[in-house]
Amino acid sequence: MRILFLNGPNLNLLGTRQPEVYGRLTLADLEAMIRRRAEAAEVIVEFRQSNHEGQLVDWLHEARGQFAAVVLNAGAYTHTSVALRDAITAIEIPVIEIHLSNVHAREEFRHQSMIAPVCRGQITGFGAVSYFLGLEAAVLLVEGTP
Ligand code: CA2
Repeated sequence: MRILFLNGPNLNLLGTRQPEVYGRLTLADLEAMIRRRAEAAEVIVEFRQSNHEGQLVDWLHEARGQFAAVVLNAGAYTHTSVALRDAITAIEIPVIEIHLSNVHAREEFRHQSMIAPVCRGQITGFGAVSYFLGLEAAVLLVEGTP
């Protein structure tokens, strides 16, 4: 099983600023941890990050036929992007929305997710654990829960 992790704008800065909000791990640390966990479950993961909306749209399109599910931290595009929402709708594979911070406990503009209605579900507020829960959710959804 192949799972694609997509990370949106500014997540390349993880671990360098605002540790009180986003923690001290870098994106490379997170990737290494998820990769270890996935290997133990015999799951192949691919991890990508882009600051560009169109690149994320392209990767979502390419995921079709190549990955069983997508775990998506769309960053700030979560709250604004009709393009990501349309891409998620188009690809017909499960997309799980994840966030490090609890978006519902932050500024009002972060309470609204443009992509939530077309994702299978939302995991928010668990820090690095959100990525592990995203992986777990993806595997269980693809395998089919008992
Ligand atoms: O909590 C999350 O995972 C977010 O998706 C992170 C986004 C934010 O716009 C969403 O509302 C919630 C921001 C990512 C920015 O990451 C940074 C990391 C370190 C320093 C500065 C920004």
